[in-house]
Amino acid sequence: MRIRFALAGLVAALVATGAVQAQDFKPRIVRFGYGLVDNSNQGRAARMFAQEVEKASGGKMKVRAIGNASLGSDTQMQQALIGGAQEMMVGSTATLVGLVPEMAVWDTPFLFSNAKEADVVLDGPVGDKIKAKLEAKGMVGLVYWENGFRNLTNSKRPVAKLEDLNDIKLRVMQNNVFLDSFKALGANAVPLPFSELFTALETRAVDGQENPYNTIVSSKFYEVQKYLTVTNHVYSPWIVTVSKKWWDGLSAAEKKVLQDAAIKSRDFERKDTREEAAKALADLKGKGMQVNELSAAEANRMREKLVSVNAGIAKSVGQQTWDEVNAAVQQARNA
Ligand code: TK8
Repeated sequence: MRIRFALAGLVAALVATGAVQAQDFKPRIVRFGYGLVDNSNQGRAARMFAQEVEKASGGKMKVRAIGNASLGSDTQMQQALIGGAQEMMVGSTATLVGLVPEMAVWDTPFLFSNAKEADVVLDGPVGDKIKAKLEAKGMVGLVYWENGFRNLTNSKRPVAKLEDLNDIKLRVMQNNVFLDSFKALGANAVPLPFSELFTALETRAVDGQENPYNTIVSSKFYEVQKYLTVTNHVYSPWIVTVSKKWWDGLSAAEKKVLQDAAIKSRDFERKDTREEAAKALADLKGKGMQVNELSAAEANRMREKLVSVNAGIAKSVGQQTWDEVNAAVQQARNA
């Protein structure tokens, strides 16, 4: 009896000091897919995450960061996660709307007026609540990363007023909020996966697209797009997700390593993205892009058109989610 107690005490002490931790980790290969090129904010943060996981698991968990949509477009990777054929990915929340309609709330034009508001709301209770809805669909959401405020580019003409968009064939992300938003602005909006975008721009299958400065730089859109209009029309989050099938087979220690590393990668990624964005516009001008800002009057006209899609978003995400998100934004704004 006494010996047993003593042994139990010893085991407890070993667990507390982490000495038995190695047993909590199995050798694992984690395929972590993303859509952008290796030399992008997405790629840098994916590699940082990989290093953290490897270090914290004593080399047992090896994360393979695989970019360029080599494992598939956002929606293809989601399906692979759900089926258990791939362990992890990072991609746009916008491409998850077909699975979790509430995700569309992040696509609300002009929802956030700065990155700080986005951080507070996404990392707060309502951000968590929407992220948690992924579980019922076969994925576990870990953290939101920053894609960033989106701006408009095209190869036809400078867009200085609403009417300039009229005959522009514009690639949008694959969801109805983006489709409706740009239809409301008068553009000919076409949904297309990101992985097909460069070629579509190059062959002029589409005239334009919208993405944060960082992506316009890293994906070399400046090679095939002459005009950039500073619109900052919406803040786009990325979300890091895990296959639930795979996640459910992990030990508590393994889950914690992934969760902790995800938080570190989030903080790293946001800082890196913001630093890069701060100099990206100058970079793009240097590459020959013609950049224009909208006059206050034109910005307002666009804003009014875009805000007309809000009622539809509220309907598809549900009034309660809509209200909760907007209250959280107000609170962050007034803080
Ligand atoms: C990358 C995409 C991209 C997004 C888009 O896979 O599709 O335009 O902004 O970042 O998720």
